[in-house]
Amino acid sequence: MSLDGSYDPDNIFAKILRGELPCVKIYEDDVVLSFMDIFPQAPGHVLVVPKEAARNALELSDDALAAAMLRVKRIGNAVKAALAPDGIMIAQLNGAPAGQTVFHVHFHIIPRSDGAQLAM
Ligand code: DGP
Repeated sequence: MSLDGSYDPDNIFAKILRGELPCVKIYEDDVVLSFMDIFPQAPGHVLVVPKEAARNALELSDDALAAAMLRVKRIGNAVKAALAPDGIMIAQLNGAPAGQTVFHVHFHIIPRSDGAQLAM
């Protein structure tokens, strides 16, 4: 799926946001839902999903993007405090050629350890 197209309200994350599919919830407020990635790149791999319906970060409203990034920072600090990783990767993919597989905008927070292989 390219960057052009329409938002599919039945994508997996939309269903999780509506409570139609389960998730291991980390955090929720009026702006984002955060939960564990089902295919973690490393232990502690968390997703932060804005609640606004947008396929990617380029389509997300400025307000929602700014608010989501604050949550990414806070949740990233919580991951740091909980797991004490050597590093933390924050990733966000837009469009299938960039590696995006779920077409509702989301951020990856991936703890990294010295010497560990990077799958993403
Ligand atoms: P991306 O490639 O950036 O679109 O990442 C999508 C991520 O979503 C990928 O790491 C796997 C994860 N994922 C896919 N389906 C589900 C699901 O049903 N539940 C959860 N928790 N994660 C999912």
